[in-house]
Amino acid sequence: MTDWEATYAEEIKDHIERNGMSGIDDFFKKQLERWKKKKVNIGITGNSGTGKSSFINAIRGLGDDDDGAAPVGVSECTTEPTSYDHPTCPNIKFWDLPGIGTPNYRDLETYLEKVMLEKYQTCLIFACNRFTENDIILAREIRKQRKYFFFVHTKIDENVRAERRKKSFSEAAMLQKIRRNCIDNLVDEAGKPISSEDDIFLISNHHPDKWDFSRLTEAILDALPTYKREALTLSHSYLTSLSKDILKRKADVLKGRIILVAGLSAVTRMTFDSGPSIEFDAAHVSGEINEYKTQLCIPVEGSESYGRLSSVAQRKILDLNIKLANSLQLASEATVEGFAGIACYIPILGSLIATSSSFVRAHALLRDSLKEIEEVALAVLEENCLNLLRS
Ligand SMILES: Nc1nc2c(ncn2[C@@H]2O[C@H](COP(=O)(O)OP(=O)(O)OP(=O)(O)O)[C@@H](O)[C@H]2O)c(=O)[nH]1
Ligand SMILES: [Mg+2]
Repeated sequence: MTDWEATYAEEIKDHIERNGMSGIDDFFKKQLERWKKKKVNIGITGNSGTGKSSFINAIRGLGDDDDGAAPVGVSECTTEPTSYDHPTCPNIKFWDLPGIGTPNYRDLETYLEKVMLEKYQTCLIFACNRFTENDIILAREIRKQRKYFFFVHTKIDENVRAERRKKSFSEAAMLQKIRRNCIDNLVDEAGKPISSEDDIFLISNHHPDKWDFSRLTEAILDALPTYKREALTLSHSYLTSLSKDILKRKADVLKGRIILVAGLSAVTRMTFDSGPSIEFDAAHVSGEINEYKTQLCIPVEGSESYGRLSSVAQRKILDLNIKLANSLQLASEATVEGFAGIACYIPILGSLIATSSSFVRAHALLRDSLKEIEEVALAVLEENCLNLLRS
C-alpha cells in the first residue's frame, strides 16, 4: 500500500470499528469531498516591493492584470493583510502581508500584533537584492514561534540579466553566492544559522517554470499536515503543469483515493438482503476518472491548450478518451476474472465489500485508468516544457 492509501485505509477501518457499516456510503462521500473544505492559510511577508503580490498571482495562475489578481506595481503597497482565495478552493488562502516598516506597521511589536503570524500554517519571507534587518527579524520571530519559514529571494531573472554583463559570468556560481549570502545572514542572536540551503528559494515570479519556483511549491506542500497537504495537492488549477514531481504527487493522492471511490461505488448498490451488487455504480467511477483528467491537466478536446499541442499529443488524448470510454463499458459488462491484489483490503473493508465483484471491478478500472491518464499527462507536460524552452 502507498502512504496515501494507508492513510485512507486507516480512517475507513476506524469508521467501521466505531459504527459498523452504518452510514458507510456517507462516510466515503465525506472523505472524498474533504479536501475542498480544509482551511489552509499561507502567509507571505517581507519588505515592500519584493514581489509578494506577484508571487500570489503567479501561484494562483493569474496574470497581474487579470480579474481578482493582487495589485502589483513599482509604487503599489499592500497596506493591510489581504487574503486571496485559491481560484477553485476558497478555503485555501494566500495572505499578502505588509512589510515591517511600512506605514501603520512601523515597528516589530505593532507588526506582530497586527499580522498575527501564528494564524498561518506556513510563512514565506520574501526578499530581493540586498538583505535587510527586517528579513532577519522576521525569520527569528517565526523560528521563536517554533514554526518553519521559507526564505524566498525573488527577481532572480534581474540578477541573471545584470550579472551576465560580466565576462566571468557563471549562473550556477551566482546562484550559489546568493544562497550562501542568505544562509550567512539568517542567524539567531548568538550568530548561529537558522536556515539551511533547503529553506532558501531563488525564484522569478515572471518565470515560474525556472529556478526554484516548483521546488518552492513542493516545499509548501511538504510543510503542511496530511489533510491540508491533500487539499492543496488536489486544488487542481494550483500548481498545474509545473513539474513532473507535482504531477506524481497528484497521482499518488488519487491512487490512494481509489479505495474510497471503489468502496463507495460498491456500497451504493448494496442492499441489506443480498449484499453488494455485481454491478458497480458507474456514475461515481466515471466521475472520478474525469477528475483524474482535470487533476492531471489533460487538455479538453477543442480547448486552447489542446490546440497548442502537436498532432502527436492530440492523437494521444483522443486515443486515451476512446480507451477510457471503452474500458468503462467493458468493465460494466465483463465478469470478474481474479481477485489478485485485493486481499489487503479484506481487513479494512471486510470480505463482503472487498471481495464483491463491484469493488474488484471498480478498483481495477480506476487503477488502470489512472495509469493511462498519468502516462498521457506526462507526455503533455514534457511537450509543454519543451515548447516553453523553445519560446
Ligand atoms: N523582474 C522581476 N520583477 C518582479 C518579480 N516579482 C515582482 N516583480 C516586479 O516588482 C514590482 C513589485 O512587485 P509586487 O508584487 O507589487 O511587490 P510587493 O512585495 O507585493 O510590494 P508591496 O505590496 O508594496 O509590499 C512589480 O513591478 C513587479 O512586476 C520578479 O520575480 N522578477
Ligand atoms: Mg503587494
